[in-house]
Amino acid sequence: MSAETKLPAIDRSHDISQPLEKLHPNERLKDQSNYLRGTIEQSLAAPLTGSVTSDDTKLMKFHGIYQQDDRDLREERRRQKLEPAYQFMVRVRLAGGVCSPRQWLKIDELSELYGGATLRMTTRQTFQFHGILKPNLRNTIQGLNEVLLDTIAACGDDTRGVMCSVNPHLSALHAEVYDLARRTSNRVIPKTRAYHEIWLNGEKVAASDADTPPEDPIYGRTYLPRKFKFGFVIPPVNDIDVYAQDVGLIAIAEGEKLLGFNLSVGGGMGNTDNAPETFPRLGDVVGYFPKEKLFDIAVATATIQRDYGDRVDRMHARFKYTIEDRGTDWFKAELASRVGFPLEEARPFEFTSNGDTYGWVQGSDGMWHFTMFIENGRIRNTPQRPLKTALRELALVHKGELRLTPNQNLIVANVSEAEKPHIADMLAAYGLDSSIHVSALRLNSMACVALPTCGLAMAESERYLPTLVTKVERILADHGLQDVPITMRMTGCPNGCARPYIAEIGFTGRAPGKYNFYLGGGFHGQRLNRLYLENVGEARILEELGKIIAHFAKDRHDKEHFGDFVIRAGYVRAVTGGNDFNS
Ligand code: SRM
Ligand code: SF4
Repeated sequence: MSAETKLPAIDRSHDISQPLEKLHPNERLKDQSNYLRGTIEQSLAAPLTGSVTSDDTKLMKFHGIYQQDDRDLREERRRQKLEPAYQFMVRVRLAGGVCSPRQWLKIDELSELYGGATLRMTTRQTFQFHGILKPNLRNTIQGLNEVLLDTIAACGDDTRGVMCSVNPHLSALHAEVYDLARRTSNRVIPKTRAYHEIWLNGEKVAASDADTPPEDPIYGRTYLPRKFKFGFVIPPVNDIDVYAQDVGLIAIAEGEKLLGFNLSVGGGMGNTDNAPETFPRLGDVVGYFPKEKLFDIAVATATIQRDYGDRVDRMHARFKYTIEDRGTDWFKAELASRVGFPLEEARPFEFTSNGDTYGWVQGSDGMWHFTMFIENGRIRNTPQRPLKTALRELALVHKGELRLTPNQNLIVANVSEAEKPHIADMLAAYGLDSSIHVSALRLNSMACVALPTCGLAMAESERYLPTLVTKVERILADHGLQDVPITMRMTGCPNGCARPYIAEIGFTGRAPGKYNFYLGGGFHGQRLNRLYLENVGEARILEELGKIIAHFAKDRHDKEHFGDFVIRAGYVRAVTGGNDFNS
């Protein structure tokens, strides 16, 4: 029997029912890739180029690997008639952002060996290596495997990057929700053995719970139409921005006892300038289910998108468009028919913030957790601050775990009362307890990577936002508002990797030095912002913010958030839904 005939029946009555030639070319590539193998082995062996073939770049995303080139060197290399400085970004699969000190040390070692001595903590709680050269890819992945980590489905048209709240106050609840997030990730990743064959010389992936049959039991041959993201959140902290997830799972608990989840569907940030048919969208909460049903719901939701997502137009292929076009009643009926029971009515919950709580907090089990601010998630040593070395030293003595937050920060988690003084001394010695000296604006700021590695960046983000924050801090201080938390996020293009469309102040790159300027997002991630000014540079941004912040200082209601104020004061209209974003 061939691999194909063993696959479970996939409902192909929708877009996928069309001949492959009528679908987006990526569909044929996936179909004919022999379960994501393509010609990756041959591309890796090709000695005369630092790159892989264009088809293999697409397939390697499913293995968590992106081909890039150093854009700072692009012009110079073109002048010298050299091929671009090809290099690879490798993204680790780290559900819920939790890693052991041993894993941290290995990641640190691999970044020193192959990744330009820098690491990036992402907005979805994992690590990215940048600058890895083709001959070092296997070493990197094998190194990760030594500490039971992999990069499967960290990118690609699959279910990837499962997020989970880090709420350290609620220890038992966090442990249970995190465990479910981790197991969901293992359950929904593609089960092809291509990863083991190509990167691990056929070894079994240590971190995977499941056996790995040759064909994929959930996705068939063509996987999903587009990326698909799960996030678990523990109210009252909406740190993962649950409404920006394709599938959001909102923990419903009695005290620390997890009962089940409210399900949110159809969130996403990606947007394309001047294409009003694309828009960011917040997820809809469609109902509640008990925790025992989690895996059934997760798999059924993924298969609904597998069968109904648009496989012709990739700009319209995210789950948010499936939900927007077909409606939540349709989704609920389809889900019930697949899992065999209807969702219950959503249970009450409340969010009060989407940021991190810095400094020491004690969990309900008596263990201590320290959250430190890491600007834009970048870990490297500089002459002023040996951050990377400091974190390595910390990992060498720490016995608990390290948790990456959805705001690109780091928690030294599960420190016992006895160990706390020593860890606190180390944090102080390396200046890692410095979040107390950082402004509320900076603590609530976030930027995507952008230049020089991201091939889609149109403007700086990570390398520029800190400078802009310093200038806005001065304006806030002039009005006595330095302690008011305001979310400010920037991305180098409209794809929205730092979730800028739910920030109170958002910027997305249009061209070098030019940004679309958004206002009015909800402080808890509950409302999209709206375009305020298009394609403006720093001078205009500061002039406008100067005016609006002065008005805010004068007319602010007690504890009113900046995002709410700009709507009340008429600077922008509140966005009521995805389609309304562009109206
Ligand atoms: Fe993203 C593409 C970086 C979170 C929406 N994203 C990319 C690529 C891979 C560029 C590319 O396709 O060539 C970027 C690599 C840059 C680099 O040099 O490292 C990139 N995205 C990132 C990260 C590293 C940003 C960061 O600074 O932390 C985040 C990695 C997350 C992870 O660990 O998995 C990252 N990306 C996000 C988020 C935020 C989230 O998921 O919570 C979003 C918005 C939510 C969403 O998915 O709608 C996001 N990235 C995109 C999109 C737009 C997708 C769309 O629906 O249109 C793209 C472009 C694409 O897929 O075509 C993209
Ligand atoms: Fe690159 Fe754009 Fe994502 Fe920033 S938002 S990392 S520029 S794709």
